[in-house]
Amino acid sequence: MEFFENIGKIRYEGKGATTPFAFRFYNPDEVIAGKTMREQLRFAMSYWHTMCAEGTDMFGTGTIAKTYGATDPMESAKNKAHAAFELMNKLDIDYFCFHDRDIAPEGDTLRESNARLDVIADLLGELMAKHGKKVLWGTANCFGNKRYMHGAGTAPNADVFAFAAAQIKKAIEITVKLGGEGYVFWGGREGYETLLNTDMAREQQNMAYLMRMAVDYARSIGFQGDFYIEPKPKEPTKHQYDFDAATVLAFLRKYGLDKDFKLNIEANHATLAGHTFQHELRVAADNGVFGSIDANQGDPALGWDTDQFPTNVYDTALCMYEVLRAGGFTHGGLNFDAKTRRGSNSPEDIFLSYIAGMDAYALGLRVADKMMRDGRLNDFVKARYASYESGIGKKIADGTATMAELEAYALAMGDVSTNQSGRQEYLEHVLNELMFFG
Ligand code: XLS
Ligand code: CA
Ligand code: CA
Repeated sequence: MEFFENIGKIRYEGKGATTPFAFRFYNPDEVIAGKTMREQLRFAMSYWHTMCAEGTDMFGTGTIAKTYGATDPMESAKNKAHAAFELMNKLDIDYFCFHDRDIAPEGDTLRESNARLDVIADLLGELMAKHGKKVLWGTANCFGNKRYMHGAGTAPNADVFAFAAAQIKKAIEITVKLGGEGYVFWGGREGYETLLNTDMAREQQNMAYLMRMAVDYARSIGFQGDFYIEPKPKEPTKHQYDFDAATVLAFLRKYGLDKDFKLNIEANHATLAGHTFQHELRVAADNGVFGSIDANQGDPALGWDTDQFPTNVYDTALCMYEVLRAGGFTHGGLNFDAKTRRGSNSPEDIFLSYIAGMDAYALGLRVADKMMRDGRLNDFVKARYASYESGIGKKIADGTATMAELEAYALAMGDVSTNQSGRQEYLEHVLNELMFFG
């Protein structure tokens, strides 16, 4: 059964493409910066937005049909799986990411939910083998069900904690069974609304313990991939514990989790935290925890998580610049945690949105490669810090200077005689040149 009958395989047609159902910039087998674009970008489909989200919002019901021709929830889940692989094949996407509850509907009991997961995971395994697709990462939805109204790993109720642990154990088993390269913790409701009812220290300690148990269990059943925490500052709770990359880093180090965990940086979450996407990526990379990316974009005029398909090439270029600087992905990739707008409600829109996002990242990679090869930006930064390469600066960089020595140096100097321009506008202009010439 074909679910997207009107749409054929999307191919690279380049500049002369005449149909919207073609890639203009994403040429999977073209080598850029030493690897094929396919290897550099490692695109993944998000199961939840793509196969499940029907376009509901606070004010209205769904506008996009996602039952795939079935009424029974398990039949629908099976059809969804077939439709997912058709979509990935047609878009030439190699990976997917999923929450447990995206792939199989929750049952009345944990036992029933797990049995349903087993059925669908077996089907996914067969389809993966048949179509050569892989799991970038799996995760557990520990936020949707009302039992998680106060959080999961940070719940004040130990029974809820236990339930979450059981659910995560199963999600890890499924991820490992399907050969997943990563496992994500996004702290759905791991945060709080008011300290008047919250023991923050206990909640964070419990969360760390849940993560420690998850790591130990996953390693015991052979998982060799990366764990990720996905920072997000707010929504749904007012204070999400995983606010941003720096906050998560402090948490990981405090609890000794930094050897097993890396970060999954989402563009829209970065902007919600008041940072640029590039900033969050740099914090992760500089601290050895750059892992994976949720590729989407927010709307600067809106203060919430709009999860739009990424089309802003400045952002994708600066993102891919960070990825290339960090040496590329290892287990991670670009997961399109993005949904079509509620008004973009036809199956064609899903394809057009993925094409837009994939092409925006392909363009970003092409620009980032030019930025690296051109070298002007890197050289500028290097020259800006040249004073630390010799003399007193080298002593500071080596950590051998003392306060007394620096005082003597400053007294002899009288005052700082030169301070060179930071040339921000010029550098932004260089970026434009690299983006739009040639
Ligand atoms: C929600 C998050 C979520 C995670 C996976 O804002 O982006 O979708 O990526 O649980
Ligand atoms: Ca995300
Ligand atoms: Ca999001």
